[in-house]
Amino acid sequence: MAEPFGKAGLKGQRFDTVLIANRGEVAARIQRACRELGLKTVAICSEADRQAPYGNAADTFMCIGPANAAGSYLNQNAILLAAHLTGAGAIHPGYGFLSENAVFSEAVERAGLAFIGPEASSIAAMGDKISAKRAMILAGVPCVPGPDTSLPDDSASVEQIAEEIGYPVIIKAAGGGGGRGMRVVPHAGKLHEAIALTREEARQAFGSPALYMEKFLQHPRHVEIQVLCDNNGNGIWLGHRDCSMQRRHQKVVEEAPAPGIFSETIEPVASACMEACRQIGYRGVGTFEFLYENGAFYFIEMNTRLQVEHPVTEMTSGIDIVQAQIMVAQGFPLEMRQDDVACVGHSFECRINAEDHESFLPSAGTISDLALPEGPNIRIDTHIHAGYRVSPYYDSLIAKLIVHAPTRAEAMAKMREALAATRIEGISTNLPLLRMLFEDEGFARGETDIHYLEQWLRKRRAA
Ligand code: MV4
Repeated sequence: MAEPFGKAGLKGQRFDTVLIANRGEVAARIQRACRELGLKTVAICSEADRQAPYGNAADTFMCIGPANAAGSYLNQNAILLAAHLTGAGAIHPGYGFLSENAVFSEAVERAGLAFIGPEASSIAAMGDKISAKRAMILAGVPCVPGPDTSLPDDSASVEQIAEEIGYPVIIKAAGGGGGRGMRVVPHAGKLHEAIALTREEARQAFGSPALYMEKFLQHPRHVEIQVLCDNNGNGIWLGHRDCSMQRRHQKVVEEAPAPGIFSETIEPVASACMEACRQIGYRGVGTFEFLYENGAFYFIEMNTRLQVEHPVTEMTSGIDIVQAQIMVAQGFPLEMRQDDVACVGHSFECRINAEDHESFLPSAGTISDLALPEGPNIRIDTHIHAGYRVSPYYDSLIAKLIVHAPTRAEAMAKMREALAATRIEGISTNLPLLRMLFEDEGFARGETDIHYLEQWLRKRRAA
């Protein structure tokens, strides 16, 4: 197989030091990729993360602010100052925090540094869900039925739009995403109230009252396509993932490939995604999120960042997605073409959260003892160790357990064994829930949709 990247015609920015503007497992993951590429790293932390193991492993470690993320991991000026003081030439935002903030990516580039991610204009275009939808329609990506324009103010027009789509419909905020700022409308009697409530929320939370309307799909799966684009107009897609196993918009288990999807169904959709990437001049890694129902794909959002679940795609495609992000930012041209991409076998990822497995409330405290599984095709992405103190300030994700095997059934069996070998003492985790899920017959048959886990939890509670 061809090397993913060539060396000729560099069109990007030279840098030898990367500042990692994040924390936790993803900070450790980015550090590993930088080291493997021969790059130096600057780790930053808040006062709550001074003990972070990736901090000591970095070439430079700097505390930039208080535990509260607004003063540290979201503090753009503090991060830019840290980059300046340490001589970093690039900033990797990871996921969450500033990773999809167009203002920040612009500020990074204005400071003469490389932002390891797409251009600010791409982030902004996809951050506005209406402009994202319009871009997808232009490129031929299938979207959920509904206009690619913001809802008008007059009640007769919105009623007509809803009638044309057909109830149930869903009202979404243009500035929302990831489950924030949306409301289902079952019938015409609820339309105006839903619009008024969502508009007010949108104004408060996103600073823009713009809304749009779509057909509400009742039993879809969440299937997403991973893409990788260089600075020279070349791009490839690295297969697909199913992330339907979620609770309150927090994914719990992800897998690649999405089971039961025919290549004849997904190939035209993925080709249209690559056309969209060309049209918007997309650079770096990205994810096209779809709802998949009755054999059809409907675009909902594009994520312009590295995602938590990227490892399942790394396991099946053999491509190091974080290294690729950094190579693209340096201007290395992608030499791999779509025909060189070969996704093999099946991969699962379990998100291990520090939370009570009944109440789901975050569980902070010190990890007193720890046993992690080992063996071929078992991967753990984490920053924790025995003695590590899990802080109450941040996301409860403490580790990701990833397995790879030739078939889905074998990968499930491998995950069952790996979960059985995992022990985290001193704090509460969702390991009991993950173990039960991998014993579930419906999941084993691939019968999940986006409501499966919440229904399963309700049934279990009732029993
Ligand atoms: C939808 C939908 C049904 N129909 N749009 C939730 C998160 C955001 N990315 C979009 N979301 C949804 N949009 C239409 N037209 C159902 C959801 C949805 C969902 C989507 C993906 C994964 C989990 C979900 C859980 C609840 C609702």
